Amino acid sequence: MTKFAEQYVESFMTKLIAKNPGESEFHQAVREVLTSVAPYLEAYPYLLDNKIMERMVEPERVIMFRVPWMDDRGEIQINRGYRVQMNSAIGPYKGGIRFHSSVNLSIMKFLAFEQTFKNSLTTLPMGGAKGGSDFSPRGKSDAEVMRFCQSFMTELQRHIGQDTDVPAGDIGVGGREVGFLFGQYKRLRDEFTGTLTGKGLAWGGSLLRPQATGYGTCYFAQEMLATRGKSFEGQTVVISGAGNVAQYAAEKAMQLGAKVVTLSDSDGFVYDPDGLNEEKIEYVKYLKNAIRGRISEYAKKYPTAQYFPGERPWKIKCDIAMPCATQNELNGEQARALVANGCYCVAEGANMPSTPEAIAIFQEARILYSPGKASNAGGVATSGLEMSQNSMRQKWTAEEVDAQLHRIMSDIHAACLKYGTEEDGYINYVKGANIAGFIKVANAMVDQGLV
Ligand code: NDP
Ligand code: 2IT
Repeated sequence: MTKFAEQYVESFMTKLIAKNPGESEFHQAVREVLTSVAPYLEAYPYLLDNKIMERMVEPERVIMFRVPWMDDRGEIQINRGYRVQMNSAIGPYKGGIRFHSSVNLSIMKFLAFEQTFKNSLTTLPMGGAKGGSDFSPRGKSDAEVMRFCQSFMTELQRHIGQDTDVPAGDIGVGGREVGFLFGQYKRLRDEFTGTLTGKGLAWGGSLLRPQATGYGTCYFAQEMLATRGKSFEGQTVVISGAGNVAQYAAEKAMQLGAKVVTLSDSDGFVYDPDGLNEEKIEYVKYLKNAIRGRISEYAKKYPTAQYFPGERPWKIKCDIAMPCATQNELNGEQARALVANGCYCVAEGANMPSTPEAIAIFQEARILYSPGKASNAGGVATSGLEMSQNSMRQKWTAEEVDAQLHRIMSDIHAACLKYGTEEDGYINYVKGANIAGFIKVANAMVDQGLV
């Protein structure tokens, strides 16, 4: 980096931190993008004059609201709801909703910021947003989840709409929650529109949306592997998480010939040296989606597998690692262990799962590493395809959706190559994704004037 770019990043970050104290995840996400785009800004000073970066880190709107509900014992509960509408330069706000006890404003802002660049990379017209609540569905009855979702939507509905802001799922929000949210939206607004994505297949959902994030991450990884003449065939894959993204990343990796040996949840991980197969992955889907159990139960059902309570799977020897659980779940020490054990490809299914130190270790070791905003973009891209189908009042076949998902992941990979290839030929996917995602949004903002 030039002296100018270095100073620009540092003085920008000093002001950002002073203005947004305590928001460590948001600071982390902004610093990463800023470091990639600072040299580009230096080369195109009209973007500096237009204060594009200063505008991008200020959400267009932040909505925070009370979500009161009653639990099954008749006790009143109060949670906090959020919707961060970050950027609408290239389309209506779009992004998931997260229900998890850790949710706070910093996490919402980092996710909405990342979403802006990710959505730009998908090639579809979608702005960036994120929402959620510190409500945890864990251990709650279906009736409690429904009452919470109805209360949450009673406030959120006035801020969203099919041409305004289109939420979807994320951690803790899957088909069940989207159903309750959509039902309440429809009732209050008296309209059946595509205002949420990830809907059920019988009521406006797109084929392959549930699979799209995990499958898309594998399609992206296939492109990365191909740059080194490799494929999933015969490779050992370590995956974290056991939710929506992890399940379908594991399924696709297996279909492509890999051996998937781990899955995890917030209590620990399972290591199955024999690898998952179709029956085992169906059991995981049943365990996590239907009976909402813990991944430890996998080791009870399949005794060849071992359960490691309180640990993450990164110490297991592998060729390919796919973090698919949550932010900052893979630190520097764990990155070192992966590299030392011969891992040569890390494809992120989660949002910002690797710490900055971990990313630096991957890049210094010159292994293939893709940030979530590039490799997990297949989820929101397929949400975009769901929006198109809803607007057209049509339903595409699984083959049509899969072909579009494939094309989009391959276009994102090409964009990363274009903007991220270093002088020595190493592909810096972080730089590539950040610059490619940034350019489109930045120029749209310039075109639309000071708004
Ligand atoms: P799910 O709720 O379906 O699954 C989340 C998984 O991650 C669970 O196994 C959960 O374990 C684990 N997990 C959650 N929080 C933590 C934590 N703090 N520490 C350790 N493990 C944790 O969510 P998704 O699969 O949808 O999302 C996973 C990641 O992928 C997130 O980063 C999300 O933002 C990202 N993502 C999701 C997309 C989607 O379409 N759903 C699209 C793009 C990105 P437990 O059961 O114990 O909570
Ligand atoms: O992080 C993400 O991209 C998602 N949770 C999916 C968002 C969406 O609108 O489908």
